[in-house]
Amino acid sequence: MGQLVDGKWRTENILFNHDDKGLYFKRDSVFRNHISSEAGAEFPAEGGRYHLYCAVACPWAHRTTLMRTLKKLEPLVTLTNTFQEVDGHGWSFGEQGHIVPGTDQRVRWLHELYTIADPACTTRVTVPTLWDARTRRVVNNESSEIIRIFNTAFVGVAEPTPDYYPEPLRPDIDATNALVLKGVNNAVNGCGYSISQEAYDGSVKLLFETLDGLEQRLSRQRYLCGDTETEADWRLFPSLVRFDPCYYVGYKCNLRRLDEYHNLSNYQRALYQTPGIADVCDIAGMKRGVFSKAGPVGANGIIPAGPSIDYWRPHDRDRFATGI
Ligand SMILES: N[C@@H](CCC(=O)N[C@@H](CS)C(=O)NCC(=O)O)C(=O)O
Repeated sequence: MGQLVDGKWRTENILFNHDDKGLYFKRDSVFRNHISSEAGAEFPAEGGRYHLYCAVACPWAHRTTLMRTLKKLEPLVTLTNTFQEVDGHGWSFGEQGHIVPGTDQRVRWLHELYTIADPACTTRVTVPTLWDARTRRVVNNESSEIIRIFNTAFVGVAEPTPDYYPEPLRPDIDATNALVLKGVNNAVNGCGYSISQEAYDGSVKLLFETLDGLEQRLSRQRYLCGDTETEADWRLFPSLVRFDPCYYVGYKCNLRRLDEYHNLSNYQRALYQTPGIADVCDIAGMKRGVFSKAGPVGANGIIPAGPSIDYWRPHDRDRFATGI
């Protein structure tokens, strides 16, 4: 994938993603504005104004489509899924293009929105990206912040929903997020994208140690932060749901399948079976995105057949008390 440098699309690797040991890392996002319901806000909470760009294969983008569903924001925040093309310019809308909300401009690539927003920007062009049709700017392209925006900004505008970042649990949620980010969300990419054996070995060790710890935790309580479902659960879920179909084979995360973890796999199914969630979990689409020729690990474009997973199999998580 290329990137934008001073507003121009460049295909050579300038804003690199590997450290000096060959370990893959995620760069900091550039657009970090917030939507707010407060009077006079720069980006006020309004239905029909904001548009979310995602890709089915991307676990970071998945966080935001999950939260959009959980917070009943589908009628308020519209969504477009992009995809990759061989030798393309990053995330694509396809040959037919896409009319940029708030303009009459038809574009082919997501990076064209970034330069409408900021003609001289230097950045990687990532999903998720949250666009404001009114100001024609990118509000935010950091998934952890977009899910917080979705959690709070539209309260009073959207239908009532639970708070996934409740005040009393914040220290626990923050600590859990940090653990899961390093030991699972980033560690799977460390396994799949690192370019040295040493970096892969370190990532795979960290990943399975972290999964072992989470398995223990989930043997004692229903959710990661006790008996209340929080954003911490929904930040782990995109990595779990991709684990056996994508990461086990494609990213060499193959010490164990997720299905071999009793509590983690039951927990994953319980989350999957939440109303509306299966509709935003396109497993075949995730596999296509990861293993296609333009995907991150799909050099020959062949999509593995298995494994066959029944995400609707009963789960045993009701044995724990629940707060919501
Ligand atoms: N900071 C971003 C990272 C998202 C991210 O890395 N997305 C990947 C797809 S899974 C991407 O768009 N990569 C394109 C690139 O780095 O050029 C977030 O968490 O929102």
